Formats: sequence, structure tokens, C-alpha cells
Amino acid sequence: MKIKKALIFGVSGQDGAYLSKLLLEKNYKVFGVTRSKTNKNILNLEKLKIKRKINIILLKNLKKKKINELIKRISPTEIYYLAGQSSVGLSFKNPIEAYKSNNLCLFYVLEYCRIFKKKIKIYNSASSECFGNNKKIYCNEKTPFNPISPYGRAKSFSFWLMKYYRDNFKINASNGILFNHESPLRKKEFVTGKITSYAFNYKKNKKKLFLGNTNISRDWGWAYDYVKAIYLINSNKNNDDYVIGSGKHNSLKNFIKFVFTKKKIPLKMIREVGELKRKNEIKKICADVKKIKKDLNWKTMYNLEDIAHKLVNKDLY
Ligand code: GDR
Repeated sequence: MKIKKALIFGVSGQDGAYLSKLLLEKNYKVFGVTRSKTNKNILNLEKLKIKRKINIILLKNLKKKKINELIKRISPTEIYYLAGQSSVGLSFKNPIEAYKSNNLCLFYVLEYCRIFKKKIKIYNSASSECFGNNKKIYCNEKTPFNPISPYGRAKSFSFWLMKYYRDNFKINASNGILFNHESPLRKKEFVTGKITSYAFNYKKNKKKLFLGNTNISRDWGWAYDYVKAIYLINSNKNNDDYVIGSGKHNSLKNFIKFVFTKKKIPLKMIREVGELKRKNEIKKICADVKKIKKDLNWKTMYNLEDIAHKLVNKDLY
């Protein structure tokens, strides 16, 4: 049997690391692109004990020639584009980086497949931030995009790019539209990482926790579950777009309550501050997951309370 080869852009991020683990278990040969091998992020691969099993490729500048050479040399069966700036908050400060990092290299990959007529299956992660301020709380594959953050706009562009190449050049391109998904690999720039890391250090410092807007609701899920959905999308014979979420929304205040109760921290330790609030913010959003359930028989196993529990326990899976 021919060995399947996967090329993952953004291998050292949360999703890249989990997806690598999943693909290795499925006997794939995994090639992973990262911008820096000394990057603290590479720690994610160490934490999952898979660093040595992956062919790590260092690409500091994602130039077209380099990308072409790389795809030609590896000749992957599947490509996963999980690279790029992933923090919505940071994208307000660095919008150009949000656009470039989430799109340029993906563009090169798609162009390569168009010009050389490659049948490689390509997957890209778009985001629930693409929906932006929609009138609806429940969003599915038919909900129009109305992004309000630079990150959401950049991800919307990547989504349409994939669809354009699929519709016009029969490229095997599929998108996931992912809602928030968490794990202990999350950095402190994301709210669950910030809250759990505060909770772990609470006994030592007993300082207040400064947060932005806590009056929001999201559809939070478990990252390892979500990479299973990503794999199902890209290994399916059809090329299509799917919303990936739990189908349930919950408030940030509830997440704080779950974590603080477990770690015996009084809720009065939270302080909301204006400087940490975003210019524009989705108030409440939730995935309508009927399509992925029906087509790919995928659903998540965990609710927000389970997630809080697993994060406090530092469960990796
Ligand atoms: P998000 O995740 O922006 O939804 O993007 P994040 O965890 O950063 O924010 C979630 C919500 O919490 C509010 N919030 C704070 N957020 C941060 N980071 N820090 C704070 O102090 C804070 N206080 C309140 C935010 O305003 C927001 O409403 C994530 C990323 O993983 C994206 O890459 C992904 O595409 C989307 O989820 C779906």
C-alpha cells in the first residue's frame, strides 16, 4: 500500500501539533512547516511526544519558489494549511500580518496545484470570526460572512480563495469554519489559556485577574476533537466546506466560574478593564453543526464544563 504523506503548514501550533499526532496514528508520514525551530511553540510537539516522528521543515520566509520546491520534493497526498496569525486581539494591532500570514502561502499552494495540475487534497482552516456581527446566533455553511476584525476579514479571504480554486479549476480544496477550540497547548493570548494559567498561579500571587469583555458567549470545543473533524473533511472524497463546533454556546462568565470553583478562587478576583477590550466584538455566536454531523458523522464529545475540568487537570486529549 502507498504511504500517505501529509504536509502541514503551521505544524507547531495547537491544531498543527494535534493533527500531526492523529495522522501519525493513522500511519501517515508527516512533514511539518514551521517558521522557527527554536520557537517556544515547538514545545507543543514535545509535549505530545511526537517531535522526532515528524519531518520538521524550517521556512522563515514563505516565498513562492520555496513553497513550489517543497511541494515538488515531498509530493504530499494531503496539505493542511493551519499557519498564520491566530489571535483576533493581535490582528487589531497588526492587520497586515493577519492578512499575509493567513493567505499568501495558501495562495502559492493553490497556484502550484493549478499550474501543475496536481490533485493534492488541500484543507484550510477558516473561522467563526468570518461570520462577524450576524443577526443570527446559530451560523452554518450558508450564513453570510460579515467579519468585523482584521483576522476575520483575513480568514474570509482565505475561505473564498479556496472556494474560487475549487469552483474554477477543480482544485481539491476544502475549508473548515472553526469555532473556538481549546487545550492545554493554548497560549495566554487566548482567554482560556490566560484564565487557567492565572488559576494555576493563584496561590502564589493572589493578584487580581484583568480581563477584557467578559460579557460574551462563544461555542467552545475541545481541540483534539476538532482536528479529527479536520482530518475527516480532507480525507473525504468530496471537496466541501464545513462548520466545526459543538452546537452549544456558553458565556465566558460560566467558564470563569467552572475554573474558579475547581481551584477555589473567589469570583471577585476578576476585574474587567477597558484597555483589554476589543474595538469590535462578536457578542454571542454558536455553530449549527447539522451538515458535518450528517455528511461526516462527526460530533464533539465535550461541553464547556468538561473542557474547564480537562484544562484544570492539564489533560492533553
Ligand atoms: P477568539 O479567542 O478571539 O474568539 O479567537 P480568545 O480566546 O482570544 O477570546 C475569546 C473571547 O474572550 C474575550 N476576552 C478575552 N480574550 C483574551 N484573549 N484576553 C482577555 O483578557 C479577554 N477578556 C475577554 C474576547 O474578547 C473574546 O470575545 C479564537 C482563536 O482561536 C481564533 O484563531 C479562532 O479562529 C476563533 O477562536 C474561532
